[in-house]
Amino acid sequence: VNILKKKSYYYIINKKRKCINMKRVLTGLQPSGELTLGSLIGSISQMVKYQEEYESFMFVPDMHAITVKQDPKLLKERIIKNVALYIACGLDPSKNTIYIQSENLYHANLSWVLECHTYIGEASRMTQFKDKSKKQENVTVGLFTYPILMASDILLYDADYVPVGIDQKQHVELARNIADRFNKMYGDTFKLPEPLIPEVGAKIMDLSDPTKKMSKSDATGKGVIYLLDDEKTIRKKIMSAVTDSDNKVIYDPINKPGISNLLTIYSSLKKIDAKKAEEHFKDYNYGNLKKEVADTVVETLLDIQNKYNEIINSDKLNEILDNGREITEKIAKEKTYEVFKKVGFGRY
Ligand code: ATP
Ligand code: LTN
Repeated sequence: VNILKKKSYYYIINKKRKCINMKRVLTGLQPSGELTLGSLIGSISQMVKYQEEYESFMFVPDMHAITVKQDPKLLKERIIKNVALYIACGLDPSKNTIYIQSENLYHANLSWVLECHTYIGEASRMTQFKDKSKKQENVTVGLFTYPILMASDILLYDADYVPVGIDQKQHVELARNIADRFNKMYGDTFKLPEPLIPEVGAKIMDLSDPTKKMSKSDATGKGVIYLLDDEKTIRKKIMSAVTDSDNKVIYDPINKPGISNLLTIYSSLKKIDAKKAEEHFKDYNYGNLKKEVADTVVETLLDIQNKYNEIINSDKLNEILDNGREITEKIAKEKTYEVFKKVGFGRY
C-alpha cells in the first residue's frame, strides 16, 4: 500500500510538472564501465542543476553498453549501481523520472524506423564511431547504428534539451536531422532537441594522459577516478597526475593540459570558474595544488559514497525504477504508435 501511495505521488508530481509546460531535459550514461569523476562533472552534476528548472528524465542506456563486449553479470550489477549513484550524486527521484532503457521496448522499435530514415553517409560521419571502431577488432553493426538508437531515446520523449559532453554533440545533431527529415516527410511528429554543453567541465581529462578524455571504459584506469574509489586510491591518482615542468599554476588547456585539468576539476567541484581557481592557486607549487585538489575530490566523493551505501541497500531503488518504467512506457508507446501510423504500419 505504501509503495502504491508513493508511486502515485511521483506520478502526480511528474504530471504537474508537465501541465505547467516545463521544458523537458533528458540524458543517460552508458553502463559500459564504472562511473567516473568525468561522468559526475560532465553529466550528473549538470542534471542535478537542471532538475530544478526542467522536467527531467535520466536513464541508464544499457542497450548501448553492448556495442562493446560486456560480461552479463557485471552489466546487470552496474545498471543498479549506476541508478544508486545517480541518486547519491544528487538526482532527486521526485523531480526526475529515472528508468532503464531496456525495460522499455519502444526504444528499439522506434530506432528501426529511424534507421530507415538515416543515410549511410551521415551515420558514417560520426566521429565517435570512427574513433571507437579503430580501437576494436570485431566492430559490430550495433556500434555503427548506436547513434540512431540514441536518437530514438531522445525523440520518443520530445526532449527539448539533451545535456551531453562535447563528444556527444554530433549525436544530438544527428537526432535533430533525423527528426527534421521525418517531420518534413510525414508532418509534425518530433520535437527538435538541442544539446546542452556545460561551459566548465565539458571534458575532464585523464590524469595520466591529459590529452585524452577521462573515460570509464579506459583499459588501465590509471588516470581515471571512479566515483567509488577509496580515499587512498583517489589521493594516489591525483598526486601522480601528469603535469609539466615549469611549476607555474596557469589555466592554459592547450599548453598546460595537466594543470588546467586539475584546475577544471577543482573549479567544477567548488562551483567557481577556472580563472578564479587559477587566482586561488597562484602562489602554490604543483605538489600543494595537487594536495588541495585531492582534498576537494575526496570530500565530494566520500559524501557521495556514504549516500550510495544507504541507497544500494534499501528497497527504494525498485520502487523508483518501477515508477520510471510506468511513466516512460506510456509516453513512448504513444509516440511509437503515432510514428507507426504515419509510416503506414499494420493496423495502428
Ligand atoms: P565510454 O568510456 O564508455 O565511452 P565515457 O566515460 O566516455 O564512456 P559516456 O558514457 O560516453 O562516458 O558519457 C556520458 C556523458 O558524460 C556524456 O555526456 C559525456 O560527454 C559525459 N562525460 C563522460 N566522460 C566525461 C569527461 N571525462 N568529461 C566530461 N564529460 C564526460
Ligand atoms: N550515447 C551516450 C549515452 C546516451 C544518451 C542517450 C545520452 C544514450 N542515449 C540519449 C543522451 C541522450 C553516451 O555514450 N554518452
